[in-house]
Amino acid sequence: MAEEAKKLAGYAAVDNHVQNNQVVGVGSGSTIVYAVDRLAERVRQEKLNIVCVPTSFQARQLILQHGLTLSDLDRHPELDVAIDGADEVDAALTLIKGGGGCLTQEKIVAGCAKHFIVIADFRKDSSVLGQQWKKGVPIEVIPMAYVPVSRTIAKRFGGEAVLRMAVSKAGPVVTDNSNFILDWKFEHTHNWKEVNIAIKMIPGVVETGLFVGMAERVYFGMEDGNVGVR
Ligand code: ABF
Repeated sequence: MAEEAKKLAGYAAVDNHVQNNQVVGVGSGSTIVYAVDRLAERVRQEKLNIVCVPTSFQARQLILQHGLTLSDLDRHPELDVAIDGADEVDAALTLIKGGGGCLTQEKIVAGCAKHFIVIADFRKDSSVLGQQWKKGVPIEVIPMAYVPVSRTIAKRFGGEAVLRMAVSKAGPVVTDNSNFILDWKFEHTHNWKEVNIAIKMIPGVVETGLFVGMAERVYFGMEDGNVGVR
């Protein structure tokens, strides 16, 4: 059910927002796989000239595996559109992202795009952040700063910011940028715009997984086979 919903969202975003001669940002996660499938199909069938900029090692591999043209922000610093998944989306299109640990590159690429389009299945749809996604807001930190950053966040904003460990528990998750991730389990809703800025100002914070005012449109694949648009 969820896989079909992801596919619906991914296909809708590519069909409605990608045109010939565009530079497209490619997000990370499992939903984006369907969008890249559709993108590759359209490139083949319609002979489109599309250049792709990845948000992660995973996205880079996806682009290459599908025979799409790989680029980067050095060569293409302005993107026509970026398409990416999310962990949760609220009523104001504020997003939590970074469950996969690629939030910094995802935010950079989204910030370089004229249009940032989000794709998700129905489970990500939330009126208030924290209702659906229980793992907290991911925050990428410089390794030496993870303890002071964690303490500062808890003191100033409440809750707990926990170092994300590898599945093996042998050590922390290390991002594509060689940093650590804190997952901030907040206790109540906040003014996300203000909190995002305040957390970013803490020395040692690289980026937060709060995407405020960035998403232009979200496609939700629904359980009933329809696509919801916000
Ligand atoms: C990326 O992949 C992340 O920001 C987010 O954590 C995750 C969503 O993954 P999925 O599409 O598998 O739910 O977009």
